[in-house]
Amino acid sequence: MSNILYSFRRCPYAMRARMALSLAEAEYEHREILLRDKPSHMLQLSPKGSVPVFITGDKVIDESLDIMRWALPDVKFDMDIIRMIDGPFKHHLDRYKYASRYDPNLKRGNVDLSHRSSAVEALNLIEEKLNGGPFLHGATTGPTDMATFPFVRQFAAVEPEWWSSCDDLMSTQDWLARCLASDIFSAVMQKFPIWSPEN
Ligand SMILES: N[C@@H](CCC(=O)N[C@@H](CS)C(=O)NCC(=O)O)C(=O)O
Repeated sequence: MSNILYSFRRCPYAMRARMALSLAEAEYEHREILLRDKPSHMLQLSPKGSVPVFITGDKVIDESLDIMRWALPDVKFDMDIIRMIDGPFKHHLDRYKYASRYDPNLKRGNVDLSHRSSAVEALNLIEEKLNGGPFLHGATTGPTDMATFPFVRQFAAVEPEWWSSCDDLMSTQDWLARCLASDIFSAVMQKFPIWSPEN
């Protein structure tokens, strides 16, 4: 059986998995899904119902970092940065971006600036690690960049004008722009039609 990836184009977890698979030049069948209409084959293999899901032989890998590790077994990720992104940063990103889901007193579309500040504090780790350098791994976009920038991309897109004038994160702004301009990111953002067993 050939490898299969269930994916959703705009999901940052799926983006990191797609970039690792692309870097590893892994071959697989891409199955684009809608989160509101998940294929039953995917749910049978991974009942928790999140993307990405990668199937290789009789193995089902349904955590994005595990897919990255499968694709890039010899790579040492900077887990301090990845844990910050997946933990506190994601927590504050969701509450900043989708404030009304967490506080019923807020209107849809409102942002929560206290969570924006906390997310900026978390991102200081990237600002420090970059230390003026172009990428977290050195001269080119590497696995730790790929595991993290899709989430910072979401954060930057909430209030782009504020983001580009945020003086506390100037190296991080430049880093994000470089990551977004990378060939590997363009390659994994290509559009696919929605997959179905018939199609
Ligand atoms: N810990 C998982 C998280 C994946 C995740 O939460 N993906 C979101 C999309 S970005 C999802 O599939 N959510 C389920 C849903 O919205 O129904 C991973 O790293 O793969």
